[in-house]
Amino acid sequence: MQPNRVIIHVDFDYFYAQCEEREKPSLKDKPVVVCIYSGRGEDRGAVSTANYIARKYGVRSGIPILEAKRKLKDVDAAFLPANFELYEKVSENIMNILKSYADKFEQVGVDEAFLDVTQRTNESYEKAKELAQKIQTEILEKEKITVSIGIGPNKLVAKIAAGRQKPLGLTMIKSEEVESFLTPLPVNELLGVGKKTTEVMHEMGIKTIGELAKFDLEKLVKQFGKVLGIYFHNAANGIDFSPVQERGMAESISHILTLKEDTRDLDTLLEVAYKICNDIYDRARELNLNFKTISTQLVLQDMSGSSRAKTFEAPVDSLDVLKKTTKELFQKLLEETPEELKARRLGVKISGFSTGRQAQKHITEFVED
Ligand code: DCP
Ligand code: CA
Ligand code: CA
Repeated sequence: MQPNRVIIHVDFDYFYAQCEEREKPSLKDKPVVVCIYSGRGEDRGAVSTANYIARKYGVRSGIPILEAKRKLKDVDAAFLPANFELYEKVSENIMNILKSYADKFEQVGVDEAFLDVTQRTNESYEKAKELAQKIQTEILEKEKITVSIGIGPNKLVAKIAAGRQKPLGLTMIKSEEVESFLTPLPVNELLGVGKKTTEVMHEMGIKTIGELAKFDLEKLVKQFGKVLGIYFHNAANGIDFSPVQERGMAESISHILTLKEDTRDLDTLLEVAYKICNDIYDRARELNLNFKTISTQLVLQDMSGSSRAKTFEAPVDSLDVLKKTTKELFQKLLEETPEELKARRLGVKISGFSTGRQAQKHITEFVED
């Protein structure tokens, strides 16, 4: 029998902006706007995030920097370029603290994680609450960062709970409270209900999660398809069995193929190699991994193998670079191997992964609309 799970969701408060405040405490009492400059002209680009003071002026993630400047034109505000290295380091430190409190741990993006604490709390919500307070205290002491926490019987409820009170919030929803907790909330609080879906649901007369929970399932399926329809129905009813799952970071992604015919013709080799590139690149994108090292391998007719690799200083996320480098490396391999031996098999591998900076964004985009 499945135990009554106790799941904690942690979301760091105004994360990038809070990292900047931590590095420079004098920022704390003014609006702070973290910007991602597009490089195409001064002030072009989008707001990454802002502290809560800036949000009072209407500054939000994703709006143009110019718009944020207009909103804050009469105020002493700080506009800062994003410093991803800092945020990734702080994130890693906090994630390591969180891991030590979990039976099972799942990081989501740079500033969120789920902790299954069912066993260590003996299914007790009171113990989970103490644990959550300890977590907040330790992160504040060691990393000087506030995080908000939700506790619930599954990931769905825990995540919505974590967003209810910020900063340094702690919201606990027990199984028997799920229905009354979810019922009045707007539908867009549900993961996967983005702008478009919200509009469609409003047209169908569904504004709250409670209304969605009671809505005819068949009609939902007709409107959104089977998978989404059933998902919306279950989610609105607070049902979510998805486990807290460690997302192990792969060491490398590679593929090796046998050629139709043995050959030393570069173009023929590349035709196969580029297929592999497309394939492993797609997998890296799915996992949101950027890579630093590209390796190629040839297995010759005598079954001897030789390989060549190139490592970049900064993580790469471009398919073009992957293909270009692959070509260079196979050219070199052909030069280095004995001319009388044709190639039988070839492989391409990427490694040296780091998480793409928009990890979280990709995940939300994937389930939205
Ligand atoms: N982020 C981004 N672009 C977006 C959304 C987010 O660059 N469109 C980055 C900056 C955020 C971080 O991801 O600091 C985490 O995103 P959240 O949505 O959790 O937002 P915040 O942590 O900034 O604020 P909150 O306190 O509301 O969680
Ligand atoms: Ca956050
Ligand atoms: Ca977040």
